[in-house]
Amino acid sequence: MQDLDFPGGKIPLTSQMKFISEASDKRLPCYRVLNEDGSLISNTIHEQVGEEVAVNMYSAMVTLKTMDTFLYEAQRQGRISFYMTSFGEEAINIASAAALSPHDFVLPQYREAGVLLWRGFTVQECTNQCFGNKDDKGKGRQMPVHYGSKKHNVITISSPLATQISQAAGVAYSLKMDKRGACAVAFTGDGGTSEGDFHAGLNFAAVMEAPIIFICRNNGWAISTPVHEQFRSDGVVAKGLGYGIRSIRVDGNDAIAVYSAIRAARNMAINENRPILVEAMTYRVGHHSTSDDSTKYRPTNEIQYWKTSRSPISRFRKYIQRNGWWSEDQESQLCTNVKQQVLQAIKTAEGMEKPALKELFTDVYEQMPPNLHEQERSTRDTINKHPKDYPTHLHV
Ligand SMILES: Cc1ncc(C[n+]2csc(CCOP(=O)(O)OP(=O)(O)O)c2C)c(N)n1
Repeated sequence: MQDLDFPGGKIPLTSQMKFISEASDKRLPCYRVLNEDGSLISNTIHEQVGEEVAVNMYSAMVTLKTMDTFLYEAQRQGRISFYMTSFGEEAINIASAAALSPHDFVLPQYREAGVLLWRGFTVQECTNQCFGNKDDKGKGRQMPVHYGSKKHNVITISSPLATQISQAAGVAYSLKMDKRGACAVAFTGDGGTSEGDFHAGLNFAAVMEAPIIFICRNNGWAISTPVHEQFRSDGVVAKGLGYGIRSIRVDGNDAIAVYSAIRAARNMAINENRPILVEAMTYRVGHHSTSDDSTKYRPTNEIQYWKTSRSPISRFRKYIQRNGWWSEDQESQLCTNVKQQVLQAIKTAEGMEKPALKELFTDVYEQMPPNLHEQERSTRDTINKHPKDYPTHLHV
């Protein structure tokens, strides 16, 4: 039988009426380098991470966890309005950031504050954003944790899920056109992949041969919706084939595996001008946000198991200890320093004035339109009428 000569390539003809199965017998494997006890799995192919980088990675993971712990508590005390932690996902945050170049453009979802910390955005800058004070680059107009930094090539987080994915495909295409030798990186949760933008972004990137890494943090849950209620495919990695995108599933709680996979993905994305999809398997150990109580929809022993036995920070600490790169003394020194740094940042951020009221109405239009002038007048009237509710001395 001849091939079917179809635009774009020949397709073999068959006389058998055979439907392609919706699933294979075995699930796609997950790449891992470190055993739970921090030892290297024999014969794995992985990147060599030297002592200095490994110790920096570990310190950054501890910093992220400490910042999350205290800012979460600050929200519970009513000092900030909202917060989201990255508990249990510290390895994906830090190891992926470490494997990238600072010239790569990152478009985060929201549970990736560690990428900013790794790039030099400070704990103080994160805290200023959460408190919405005069040093917050967003001038207090975004919800807490909606960070962004032009200086660090991190595009500001936007609340509507998955919008960053299709935008990132465009960023990647422009990096290719300008021959910048850099890639775009779009982070998403598993929930984000259930949005149309995920599919549009992947398809666009594939056909335009755009240098981009799509990193999905598959942490099992989109708020209270478990992954099996979101899709029937073998997770997210299986979707790569449908779009003609090279893909890998990786143990997201294994810092060396994440580092190695992202390094390889970056090389392929830039040298071969192609998108790469990485599904990092992990677990959201914290509640979705401060507006959620996850014990209402998942068993506490499941949370506890991932929090303790599967902790990416403990596993990486065991690894650096085995290599003789980390001691008990260094651990206690790091914990004391980081705690002090975070507490000081909160004290400073909280004591700072809020942005000027007029900032609420600027920056969107070059010339403020009449309706915004009217809104500003009406806001000022309300403030003047209710000085107890709106203490004006707090604003610059
Ligand atoms: C378009 C849109 N729909 C719904 C929401 C509400 N929402 C915010 S976060 C979230 C869950 C996202 O889950 P996932 O992508 O898995 O990330 P995770 O929080 O688990 O890290 C939902 C439904 C939203 N922000 N935007």
